[in-house]
Amino acid sequence: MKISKLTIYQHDLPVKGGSYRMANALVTSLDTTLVKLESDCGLVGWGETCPVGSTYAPSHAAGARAALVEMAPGIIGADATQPLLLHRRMDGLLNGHNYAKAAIDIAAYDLLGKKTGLSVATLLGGAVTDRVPSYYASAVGEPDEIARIAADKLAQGFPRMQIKISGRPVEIDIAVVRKVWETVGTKMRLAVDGNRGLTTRDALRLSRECADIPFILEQPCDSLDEIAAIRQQLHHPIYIDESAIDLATVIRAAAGGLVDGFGMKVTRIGGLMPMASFRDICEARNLHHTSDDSWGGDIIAAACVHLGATVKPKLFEGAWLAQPYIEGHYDSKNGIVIKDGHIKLPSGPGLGVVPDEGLFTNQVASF
Ligand code: 0XW
Ligand code: MG
Repeated sequence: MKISKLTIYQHDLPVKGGSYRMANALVTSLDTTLVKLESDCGLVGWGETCPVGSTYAPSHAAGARAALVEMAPGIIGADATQPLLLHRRMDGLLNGHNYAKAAIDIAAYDLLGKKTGLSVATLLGGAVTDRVPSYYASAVGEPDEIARIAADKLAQGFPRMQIKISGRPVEIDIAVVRKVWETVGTKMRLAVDGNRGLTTRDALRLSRECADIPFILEQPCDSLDEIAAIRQQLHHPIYIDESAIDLATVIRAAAGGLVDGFGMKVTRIGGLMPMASFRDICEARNLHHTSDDSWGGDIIAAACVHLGATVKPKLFEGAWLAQPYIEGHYDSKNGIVIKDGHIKLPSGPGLGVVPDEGLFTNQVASF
């Protein structure tokens, strides 16, 4: 099954409630990029990539589209039934830019699923559940507000809450973590995400002053080197997110015992094929991880959920979706929603989501 046409769309996703604050980013509207692949047998597959602003990671929306335009002519004629060879072909067209390659990888898996009648989760090895756990990520906020959100999300059925911190005096972060803990206790698993924003000094202080609270500390500092430098002095398990930029780094972190788990994004690692390799590395080393993306609509959400459904349950920290923070769906019937803190795995074939193309009015390029 050869890829005969590739179309790139830009689409705006405004943030519900106005804005979302993280340590290094304040986002009010997200700029997502969709890839539509058409095959010589008349099938269509969709992919998506949506950086959360331009300061969260070394990626940005215009960069994704430029990379896709760079690769697109060389993708025409590629066989969508051979994801490994497709990746090698993309690597031969452009160095790096995993987050753009991911959109093509996801669309190819969608095509392959439609061709074979299989769901993407089946193509990735097989789903262990059709009810995938999610987790809720707060924005950076004040103690009472974040504790209220935690109580609310617990009541809704979320098994896990990620508290965003940093970008202000660490005393406030400590107060937020303590207030959430007093409110929900062990009824929810807790993650505290610094999004690279803490100095090693402040990360040590946070961990020391909250030593009695059982949370995992996610990407407290900017680099893996900074985190490794304080690892032995921390009182909390460490996960990395932004620093896990590729499989080589994942192998280094896992083999070196530098981390206890990962927040992982399908687009950062380069798509579903490398994400499945990442999942298998984690399983071999018994490391916990998520299946997330930065932001985005139903297509990227479906990709995260299909992969999430294949993860060994005891290691799975959940699939984060932007859905609670954005209005509407690309697919009004089968859009991906979180209900009771969990997500129903879409039934195949492919991603199980068929977007209403009429929504995508900004066509950037077609090859
Ligand atoms: C909570 N997330 C998965 C979504 C936001 O884009 C940031 C991210 C994280 O954990 O850093
Ligand atoms: Mg994170």
